[in-house]
Amino acid sequence: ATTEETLILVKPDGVERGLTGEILRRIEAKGYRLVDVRLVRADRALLAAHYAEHEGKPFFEPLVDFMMSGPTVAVRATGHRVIEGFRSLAGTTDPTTAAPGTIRGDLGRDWGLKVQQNLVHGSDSVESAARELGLWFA
Ligand code: DAT
Ligand code: MG
Repeated sequence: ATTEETLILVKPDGVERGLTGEILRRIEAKGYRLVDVRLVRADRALLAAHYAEHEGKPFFEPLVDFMMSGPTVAVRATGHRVIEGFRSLAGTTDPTTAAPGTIRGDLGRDWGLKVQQNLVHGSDSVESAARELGLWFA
């Protein structure tokens, strides 16, 4: 079956800028279903587990610090090919070059070196989605 579930995060910059509604609107307008939504104050342990693949990279500590700077909205979304589909809606990692029409391309700001402030996260595979949903919706 190609009906999947994924973890989507509205990161602290998106919540702080009041873009949660606009971002969730785009996800629903695409036809995906929001089956659980939580406001989470992530701690270091949760974020270290969530971003384990990036541990040791130069941007890891700034990324974790940023993600602890304010609340995050965690979403369990379902739909046909939602994992790939949401990453397409989100756009590429760097908001400066993310395509217009995407969340990062339309709404993301260039914060200089702070590429981590790119509004959203979406799981990148079925395995990542299962692991990440287990962390944020434990
Ligand atoms: P994505 O969020 O598009 O899946 P990723 O998994 O490669 O990107 O990286 C996770 C987050 O880490 C990303 O949203 C922003 C930050 N990041 C990635 N590469 C970076 C870099 N070169 N410099 C600073 N932050 C980076
Ligand atoms: Mg990623």
